[in-house]
Amino acid sequence: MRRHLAPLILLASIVVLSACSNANAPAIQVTEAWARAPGSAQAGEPAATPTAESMAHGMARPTGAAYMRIRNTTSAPDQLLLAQSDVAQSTEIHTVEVKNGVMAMRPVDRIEIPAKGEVVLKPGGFHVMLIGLTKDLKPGDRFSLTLHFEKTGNIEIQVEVRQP
Ligand SMILES: [Cu+2]
Repeated sequence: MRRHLAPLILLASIVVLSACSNANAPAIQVTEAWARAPGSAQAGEPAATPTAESMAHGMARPTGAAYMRIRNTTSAPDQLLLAQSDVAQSTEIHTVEVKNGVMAMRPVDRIEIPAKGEVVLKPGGFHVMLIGLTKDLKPGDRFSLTLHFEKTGNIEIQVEVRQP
């Protein structure tokens, strides 16, 4: 009887161990993804209609911004490096800074998502800049955005257009 019990206990331990390691939980979880509907820009963020500045940069099309909550469930930091979407000719990762009392956007190389931590991309802070919109984004519309993380790789998310 005892001889048959040992493999059974071993099997039970393996089942418990694999449940604990939670191999199927996504390393990076992205929730609350939304984009500002064009025509509702805030200070330091792009106006939806082409401005003299955007025209000067050859950006005849309006720009948009996407926001989200990014959670890292692993015990090592990860980096958001790039984003890509069909709704924009190109994208950049931006932050907003106050310089001489004026809010201005600045591109950043990466956003670090701390181990077991989260970063919220929100108006007035980090955002994914959608440069040269190829579609007319209206409140209620959804589009897909691919985020590229250094460790986790690509994650495709759905972004909902909102009128903030
Ligand atoms: Cu921006």
